[in-house]
Formats: sequence, structure tokens, C-alpha cells
Amino acid sequence: MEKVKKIKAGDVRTASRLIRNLEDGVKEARSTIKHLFPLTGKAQVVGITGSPGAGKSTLVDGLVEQFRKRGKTVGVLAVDPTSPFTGGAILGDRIRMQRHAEDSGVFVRSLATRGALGGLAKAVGDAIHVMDVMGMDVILVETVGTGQQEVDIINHSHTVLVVLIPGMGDEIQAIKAGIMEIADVFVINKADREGSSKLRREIMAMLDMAPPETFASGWRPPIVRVENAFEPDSFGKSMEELTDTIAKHHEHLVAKDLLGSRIRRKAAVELHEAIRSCVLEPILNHLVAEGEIEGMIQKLMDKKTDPYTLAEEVARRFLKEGV
Ligand SMILES: Nc1nc2c(ncn2[C@@H]2O[C@H](COP(=O)(O)OP(=O)(O)O)[C@@H](O)[C@H]2O)c(=O)[nH]1
Ligand SMILES: [Mg+2]
Repeated sequence: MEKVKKIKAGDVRTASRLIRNLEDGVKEARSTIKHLFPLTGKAQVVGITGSPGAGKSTLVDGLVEQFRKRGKTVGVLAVDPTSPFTGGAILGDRIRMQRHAEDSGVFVRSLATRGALGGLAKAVGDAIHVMDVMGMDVILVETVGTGQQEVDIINHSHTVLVVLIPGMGDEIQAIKAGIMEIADVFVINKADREGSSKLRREIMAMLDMAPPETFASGWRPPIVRVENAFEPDSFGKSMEELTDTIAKHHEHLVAKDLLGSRIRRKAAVELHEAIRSCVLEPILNHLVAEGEIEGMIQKLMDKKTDPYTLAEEVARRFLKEGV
């Protein structure tokens, strides 16, 4: 396939167009992925998650520089499910990333929720495949984190950084709600701010309370303090430490034979997403397009039936062999 060849050769235009089409759910793009899939699996994928404004993009920018210094090519995927509200942030990211624009060893794309029902995690997984086949050694995936969908997105990663900032009491709550299990490294960002020691203590206490089997593999998530991004020297040092920590985590996965389970987790998420997009989405789209959904909702509101009965009817209609 011509397109596959071009992407393998690192052709930015072809790759960008494909990623755009994947995001828009274009069918032909999906079939390209079928051809790319066997070539994937070389890149190291690092997920970066945290609240909006936590400084993830700033961090990603610093990491790009570090990985480039170490001779690695870098793909960056900025995922923003809240896009309508943070369009400005993405614009800011673009401007910031301009300094890498001339560097052919860096490829930056962003994904928002345009298009389909819950298809974002799938688009992310596919975009990672594209960057992987392009030959990016490291792929940094930035996503706003708390909900299930973001957890799915982050499950495409080998190493997950959870970014926290001092002085936001609800942070720890958010971690407890599910991000905690997926953190491989905690980053205290903007550590020059008041409250960073307190935040560190809180994370430590939370880790201490975790059931012992949580760290059975011998990896207790380290906490890396990242100094003020506006002071290049200390920020650069923090970025070196963080890059080393990411490398250490990767070595740990390899040494303990855990990379396989990460890859398995990624495969499971991908399969879920693919089934959702091939089975559930067409049915929902059909029901919406035919205007049936509205009638069903009305029936529920009138208490004429219940959601399960309706769903079972849909299943009988669309799935030949019942489940
Ligand atoms: N004081 C301070 N501000 C920072 C630091 N890092 C990033 N910022 C600012 O915080 C804001 C949000 O940063 P951004 O990287 O876009 O956050 P994201 O939404 O998590 O990607 C921007 O205005 C940054 O300039 C830091 O270390 N210290
Ligand atoms: Mg950002």
C-alpha cells in the first residue's frame, strides 16, 4: 500500500491526513490501520495526565527537548476532550511547539472530540500506531485526566505520569477516584509554589496506605518535583531527572517482564474500542438517524417501558446470534 510506504518513510503530510481522517471516523482510514498494525510496537509510549492548567504541555515541551538531546525521535499527541473550552490552550501549545517545527525528529498532533460517540480513545490508539510506524522512538500522549475515557486513553501507554500541582485540595481526591492505580510516576509541577511539600507528604501517605500487592513488582511510583518552568536552569535539571525516571521505569518493565502485560492492557483497550466502533456505534448512529432514539426516550419518560427491555429489543433486531 502506497500510504503505508509513505508513512514508514516518515511522510508528515500523509501521516497528518491519516490522523485527521481517523479522528473523523473515515472508513478508509480504518482500513489503512489494518495495514499499519503489523508494523507497530516499536515506540515507547508515555502518557501524561492531570488537570487542565497543571502544566502538562509545558512539561511535554521540556521532555521533547530532553529526548531529542538523547538522540530519540519524538511524537507528541495532545488529546483534549474538553476542546471547546480550551481551544486557547491548544493554540498556546501550537505556539510553544513552534520551536520544534523545524526539527524533523519531532511530530506534533492534537486530537479533540470532533466526530464520534466515545471514539476518542480509539482515535488516540490509532494515532499512536501512525506515529509508531513513522519511526518515532518515544510518543508522548498528553491528556486531561479524571474520567473513564481518559483512563482508557492513558492505557495506551507503557509509562504513565500523573501531574499534580500544589494548592489544589481536590487533586488527591481525583487521584483516589481512579488515576492512582495507573500512575507510574507522580510529578509535582510548579514545585516553586507554596504547598509543594504538603502535596508530597499527601502523595506519600496515600502510597503508604495502598494495599501491599500494589507494588508487588518492586516499583513504587516515585515523586518527581519539577521546578518553575520559567527558570530554565532548574527546570532543565528537573526535566533531566524526569527523563531518567521514565527510562528507569521502562527498564523496570523490561527487567521484570512486565512490558508484556502493558502491551496486553493496550491490546485489550484497543479491542474494546474497535468493537464499540464496529458494533455499538453503527447501531446507535442508525437509531439516531432514523429518529428512533427520540421515541424510545419518550417511552421511558412515560414509563411505558424500561431501558433494559428497549436495549434487549435493539439487540434482538441487530445481532443475529443473541448474547
Ligand atoms: N508558575 C508556574 N507556571 C507554570 C509552570 N509551568 C507551566 N506554567 C503555566 O501554567 C499554565 C498552564 O500550562 P500548560 O502547560 O498549558 O498546562 P496544561 O493545561 O496542563 O497543558 C501556562 O500559563 C503555563 O505558562 C511552572 O512551573 N510555574
Ligand atoms: Mg495542555
